[in-house]
Amino acid sequence: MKLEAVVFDLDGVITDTAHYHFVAWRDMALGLGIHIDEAFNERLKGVSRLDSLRLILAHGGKADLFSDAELEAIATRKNEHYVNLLSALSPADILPGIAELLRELRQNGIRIGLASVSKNAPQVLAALGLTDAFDYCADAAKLTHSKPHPEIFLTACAGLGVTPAQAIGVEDAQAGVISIKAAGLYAVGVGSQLEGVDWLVPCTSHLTLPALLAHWADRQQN
Ligand code: B16
Ligand code: MG
Repeated sequence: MKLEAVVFDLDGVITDTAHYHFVAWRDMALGLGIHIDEAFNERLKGVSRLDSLRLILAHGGKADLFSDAELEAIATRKNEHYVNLLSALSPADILPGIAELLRELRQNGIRIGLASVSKNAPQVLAALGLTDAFDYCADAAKLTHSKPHPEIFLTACAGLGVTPAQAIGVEDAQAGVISIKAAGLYAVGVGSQLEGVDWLVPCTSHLTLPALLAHWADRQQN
């Protein structure tokens, strides 16, 4: 079966906005008397905004202190800070090899999708100069379920007009890998501690089109 589409996660695969998320969450948490560090931030990768807040409050022993309206207000304040930090983002922040891979996929007629749970994804793509590089971006605001549920990768495949069996998903977070596999795509993981992937690379510079196609072909023989 020919490879018809590649669906990318955003944060950690196309660019690394995790540090900006960390700074915004760290400052918000400090205001509530909770300390988080970069190691704790690893647990927030690929996790939605409100679920991230719930994890931080639980970490600080303050899980049950806030109403839903208060949680929304805290998350909104964090997001305003995060969006301010995003003004520093530019095409220089595209992770190694990704711009070339996107160009090669387009040249070879392989469709390109985005499966990010970030509601700021359109703004991040614009800052990177990549808005036109994607054929379909799943709208995080319209999803019922967050990763690890398969909904976002299924939505991306449907939007691209391909079946999951014709597509590769690329993720840096465990919840995202579970989402890809549950949806039925071939899973490529970026990082060192991801379980259940079909192909694991240590960093994005390994993601060349020839390498992707070679792994895709091997899969067909299994
Ligand atoms: P926002 P991804 C995720 O992006 C981030 O990894 C995660 O840290 C963040 O909380 C989430 O987006 C929501 O982002 O607050 O901008 O809506 O990895 O799915 O591209
Ligand atoms: Mg990610």
